[in-house]
Amino acid sequence: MTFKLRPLPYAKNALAPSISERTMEFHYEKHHGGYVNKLNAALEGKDLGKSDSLEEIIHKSYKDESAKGVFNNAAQVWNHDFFWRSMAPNGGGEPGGKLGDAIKSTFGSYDQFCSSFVEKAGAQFGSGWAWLVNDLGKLKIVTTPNAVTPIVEGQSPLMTCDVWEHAYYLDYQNDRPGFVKTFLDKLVNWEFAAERFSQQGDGDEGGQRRFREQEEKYAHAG
Ligand code: MN3
Repeated sequence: MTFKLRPLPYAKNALAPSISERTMEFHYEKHHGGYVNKLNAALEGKDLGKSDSLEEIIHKSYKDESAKGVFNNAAQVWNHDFFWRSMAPNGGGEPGGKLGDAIKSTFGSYDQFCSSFVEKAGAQFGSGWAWLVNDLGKLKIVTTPNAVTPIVEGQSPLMTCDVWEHAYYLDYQNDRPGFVKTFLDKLVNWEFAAERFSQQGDGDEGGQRRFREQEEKYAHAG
């Protein structure tokens, strides 16, 4: 199967000034688009290329030295699709509802969640990602290096912030914490995160099934 660059959920200038149109042009078209092209090239002639699910390719190529190029590019395609949907114009601020309650009970308060998220995102050495995940019913802030995605550890991401330099350097230069703070204040799409959180259920089978169905649908939409 050949993968395509999925359309952005908003216009390239929709997140400005928090993320400039120029950053979006480079980040979406050159970086994300580049991963899609390199993934297709890396899959050519490989059995893995017969799979039509991006997630299946990610799971099968993880920690396989002979499929490193496939994993890195497939996971980066997945991570970027997820990152764009983790943001919205006029996003940010404190979420309400079940997710807001879960964040407060897990991290003490929304402010504590934010400082911990900014701190962990800043402490990720080199390139990587900061995530809020649902790990079998428990909310966690995790970071992953390079292309690694929490789905390979069985965690369900709720939102992510790209902390590769290409995500913020044009707008924030070396101020990664400033970028991550703006991500939380102005960009993070809590509706998207809350919808995923509610679909994951509290471990009830119906919720888990609906969540898996939605993931499948997403995996096949690429
Ligand atoms: Mn990126």
